[in-house]
Amino acid sequence: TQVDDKLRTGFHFQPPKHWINDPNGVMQYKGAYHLFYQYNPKSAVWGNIVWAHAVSKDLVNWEILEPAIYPTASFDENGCWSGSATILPDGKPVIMYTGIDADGRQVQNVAYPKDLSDPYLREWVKPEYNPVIAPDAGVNATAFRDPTTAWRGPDGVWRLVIGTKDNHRGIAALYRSRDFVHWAPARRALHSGDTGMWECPDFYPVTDGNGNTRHVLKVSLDLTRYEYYTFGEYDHGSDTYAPDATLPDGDGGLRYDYGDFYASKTFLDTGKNRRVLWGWANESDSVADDVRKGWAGVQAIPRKLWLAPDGSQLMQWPVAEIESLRVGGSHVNVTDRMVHGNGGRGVNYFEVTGLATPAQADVEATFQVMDLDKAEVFDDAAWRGADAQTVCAARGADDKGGVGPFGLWVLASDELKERTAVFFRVFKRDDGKKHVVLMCNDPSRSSYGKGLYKPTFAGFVDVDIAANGKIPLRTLIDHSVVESFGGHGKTAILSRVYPTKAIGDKARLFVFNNGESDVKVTNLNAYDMGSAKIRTETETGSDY
Ligand code: DQQ
Repeated sequence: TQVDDKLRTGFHFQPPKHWINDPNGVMQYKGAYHLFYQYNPKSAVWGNIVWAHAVSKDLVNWEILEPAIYPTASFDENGCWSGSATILPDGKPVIMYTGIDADGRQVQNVAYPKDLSDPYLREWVKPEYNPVIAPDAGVNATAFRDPTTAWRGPDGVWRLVIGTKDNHRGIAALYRSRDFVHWAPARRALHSGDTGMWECPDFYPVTDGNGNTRHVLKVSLDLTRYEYYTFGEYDHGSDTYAPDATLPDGDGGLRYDYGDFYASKTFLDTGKNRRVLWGWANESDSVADDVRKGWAGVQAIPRKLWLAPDGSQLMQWPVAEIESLRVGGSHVNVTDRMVHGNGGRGVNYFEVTGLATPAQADVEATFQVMDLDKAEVFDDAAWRGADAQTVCAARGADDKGGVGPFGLWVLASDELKERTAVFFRVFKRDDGKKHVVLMCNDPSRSSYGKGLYKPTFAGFVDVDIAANGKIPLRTLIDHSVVESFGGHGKTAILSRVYPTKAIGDKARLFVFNNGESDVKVTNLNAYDMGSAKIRTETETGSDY
């Protein structure tokens, strides 16, 4: 296959060619991180799915090994779909994944490392007793997949969750086992919701500010291709999960990422005592373009994930290791620079100059709104209960406002006709006693290319803007990925864009303000990013 590398990423995980989707079986074992992922070894479209395998010591540089799990038996001959790894009490890992069997049914199989002394854990063995969980009568055999990492209760019994559905009802089905071989359904599902098939569930504990354990349940909605999470109380004795009543439970709820981010999965990084989140970002150009490029799909930067100290939501931040790619010496700083309000006229902006590679950069900025009184009234009549995306679609980056839109134009071309806007816009409610902060990624002008899917993505940011007017933003720019974090990790948005001119060293970076209020960039640091080493074993010898 010919590979078009113009828009390939420099530090987001991608194999050299072909299609990838969900991260699978992510884990840390004896000092190495393992990332498996859904992969088509033959082409840049979904199909022929195997578990590809890569290892890393730092979550940044990867050595790609031969696929670990691929169809070999009647229990997976039509595909090896998503699943998870569990570290057993004796320290050995086990993988459970969904096999598409000879009859097209979705069944769950286990696989164990063939040789634990191989630090790469290259080869995996599937016991003959597979499948360990088959769809019983009453279970939809074509919607029964993606087992989670298992956990063991105080009673010594293993539990895990499988995504399924009953008509329109998405279900997190709970299964139990004493030996990881014999599994039986629990009497009740862990949870369910009226939102269609639940793919790739994830269920794990987090600790709140008072040291109490809460549990997070995340599901990926097949119908909308968005993910939602809740957290609440899990009772080991009765195996019940009750999300906090204050959280919307369903497809209007909290999300890890308000953009292109799907089929995500976390793992506990015991060495660093953190939980790390992986998610897949699909292409948003056409299938024909994917085939022409010879590649499709990337993994988002792995993110550290934790519960906000006030217990209201999860927080995320790119793992610190990614900062090792910041190229020393070429860091650009802007301090206390005002971008004046437009006074109803044109948009004001300035260029952030001095980066060698603005198409491959890490930008951290803090914006300060100088006049919050200029905030427009949040249109309750039109937007009450609306999600941020609806509001942002109505008020994009080119729609002049009171406070904002202001933020970054990234991957901008010389004549500024190609540019992707990452911005904030602030509204007021209740006579200005409350504010609503919107964060958006607007790619509508991102490319001269035709036939691209260019959705505006948006989320609300729960920052106390009235305190000092400040909103922090971090944006990772990586050729065809724009991955942004607002409010120090409160709101994340990943977009895929396909500029035709703003590529390589032709890309530029700007700060803009299209609102009436002045906005001060109190501080902006931009870093050129080096490229991660992502190599196949044959390229590197065997030294990752
Ligand atoms: N992708 C896998 C499935 C999963 C879906 C197949 C989610 O196991 O439900 O490649 O993207």
